[in-house]
Amino acid sequence: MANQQKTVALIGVPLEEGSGRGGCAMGPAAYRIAGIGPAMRDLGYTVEDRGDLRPEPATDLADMPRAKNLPVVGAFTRAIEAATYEAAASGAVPILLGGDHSLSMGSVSGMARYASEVGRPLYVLWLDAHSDFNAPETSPSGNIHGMPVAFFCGQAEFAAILPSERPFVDPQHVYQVGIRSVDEEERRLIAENAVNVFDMRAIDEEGMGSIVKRILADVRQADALLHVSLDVDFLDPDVAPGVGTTVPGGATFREAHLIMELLHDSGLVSSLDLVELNPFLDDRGRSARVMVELAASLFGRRILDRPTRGG
Ligand code: B3U
Ligand code: MN
Ligand code: MN
Repeated sequence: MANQQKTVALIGVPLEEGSGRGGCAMGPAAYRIAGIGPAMRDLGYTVEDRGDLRPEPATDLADMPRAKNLPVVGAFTRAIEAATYEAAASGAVPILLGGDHSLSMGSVSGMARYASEVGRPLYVLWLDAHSDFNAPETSPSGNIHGMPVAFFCGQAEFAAILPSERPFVDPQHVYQVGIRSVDEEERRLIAENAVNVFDMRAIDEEGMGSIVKRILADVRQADALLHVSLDVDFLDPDVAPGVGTTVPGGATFREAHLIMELLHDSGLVSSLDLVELNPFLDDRGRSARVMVELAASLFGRRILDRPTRGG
């Protein structure tokens, strides 16, 4: 990638109402303090920091008991969808600085709109301990951060957050890696919808490198745009403790780093979410720094030059 010609747009999303607890709203500030902007500039990108989105709660969205804080999350979704679409349409690579994972309802929907305008499919790489495929009726918690994948695939159309004619993502174009916590009903839904799920067992048995190379080959074959959504809890809690829903047995730093390097080499990534960082639960900024480090690798920071490019 010729970094010099590329612009990254940083979009801060101080949203925590989808997670059922406080803290993720401090995420954008933590990423900036951990140096996300300078890291991208050092790699040769032009960095446009578009600040933090701060929408008023949407008055047309009524409270729903099984989708907590819907008026706030819905208002954010609209603002995020527009900001992500505009950044992509301006030729930049949007990086969403979250914020809890409900923000992906907006970022992925914005990228889906952009992809359909340029006539290409959108594929999604979902790096997470959780499948986030609940609907309000199936969610055990009512927290919307457990629902974004179902939402952007058109399977959880709760309330009129975005126009009903918006482009959806085909669930078969969603690749989930790192999964190790799925609810009972959710398990049925991801199977029915044929989401591609690589759980930790698959990673242990097949290896991260071969799984990611296969996914990237599918994306290339489809001439698709690729949106990457990185949840802090994809990582093992020993690596990144600053997240509300730690699940043991997660990806190691090396596994995560390898994915990022393979993604960079592929040249296929069009947009990125960094989500679920809770600085209030972090250990002296460790998780924020790890996330910035991984983002830098995805955008081309490398240890040694490689004679041949993988993918
Ligand atoms: N699946 C559970 C838990 C959960 C999902 N995403 C996170 N937690 N971060 C739920 O509430 O939907
Ligand atoms: Mn998640
Ligand atoms: Mn998660």
